[in-house]
Amino acid sequence: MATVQQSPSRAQALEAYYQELRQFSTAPLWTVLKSLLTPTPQPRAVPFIWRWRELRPYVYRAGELIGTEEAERRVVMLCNPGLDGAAAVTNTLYAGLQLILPGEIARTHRHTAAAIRFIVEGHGAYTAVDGERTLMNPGDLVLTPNWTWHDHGNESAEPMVWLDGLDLPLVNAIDAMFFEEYPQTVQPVTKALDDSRRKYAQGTLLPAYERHLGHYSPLLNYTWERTHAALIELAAHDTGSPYDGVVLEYVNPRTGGPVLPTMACYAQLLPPGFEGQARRRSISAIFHVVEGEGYTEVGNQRLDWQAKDTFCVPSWAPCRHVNTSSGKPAFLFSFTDAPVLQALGLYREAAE
Ligand code: GTQ
Repeated sequence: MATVQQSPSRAQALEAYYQELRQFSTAPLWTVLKSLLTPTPQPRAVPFIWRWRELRPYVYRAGELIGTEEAERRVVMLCNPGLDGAAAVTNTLYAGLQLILPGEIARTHRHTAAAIRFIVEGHGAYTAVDGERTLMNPGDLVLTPNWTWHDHGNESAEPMVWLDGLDLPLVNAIDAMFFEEYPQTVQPVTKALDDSRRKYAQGTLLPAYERHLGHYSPLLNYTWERTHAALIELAAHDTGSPYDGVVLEYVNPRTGGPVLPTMACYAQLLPPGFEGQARRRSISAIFHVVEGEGYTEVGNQRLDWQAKDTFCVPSWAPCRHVNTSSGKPAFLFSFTDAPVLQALGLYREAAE
């Protein structure tokens, strides 16, 4: 092994020089260059699964310990073990399980972090966004785009839990967070219930008299009823992708692009016995199991999943999905930061 032997005087001179640089808030690049310019992404976030059967009692116990009035949002956050307790699943994405009990209100606010909600259990609580309400049911995807006023309320007889997904770590990393409380607890309802569903859920037929100029989808609720039907119908005649099975992207019906500028959402059906091929992508992804049983290999981890579990796939980790049931399809929901990577010219993928 050939090591470069430095004369003590040169080593001492360098060390003294590094010390001196520090006093001017400077440092030498050459000592850290290889750790900055890594050949591939080196996320600190690790592949991880949060199991519903373990977490459910804790989510409901929060309901006995704290009210929405005090908490504002009663959420058990999912914290990646690789990120030192940060409110983050990856460097860009946040997720949490939010509980709202019958009769409760999560008061109106808005923030520059954008959010998605994927309903886990309960029926008929509402989310209101900029004057429109929608009633939520399991599997529905509800959008609260950046800087839109939103509140949640549960006028049903049962508790509701949903998975929150936000671009919060990204927005904080780029120092773009703003937050505001609405002057009233509940914002006024100015539109008919599910107004945007009648206008925008048709996809190929859109209201010609209304120009939605936002940089996000005008559709508030992508119902599971429609998503599930679309997957079943497509899977009857198509095997989809060798990596993902039959996978659909939730899109902005005006543009065909992602639902939000920072987050893309997908629903996928893994046919019975599906064994996917492995692939890496330069994006962070969070998956939520809607129905079925199987596992996902992420790097050298095998994440065994069942309904209502949530797991993450950090950037550039090889990822492979398997449906272990030979008789039933499995359904996965996921959201990623792909639009960010794509907009910046940083998106890559590679088959393993
Ligand atoms: O429901 O508005 O999990 O503002 C974190 C921040 C949920 C919400 C979260 C939020 C919300």
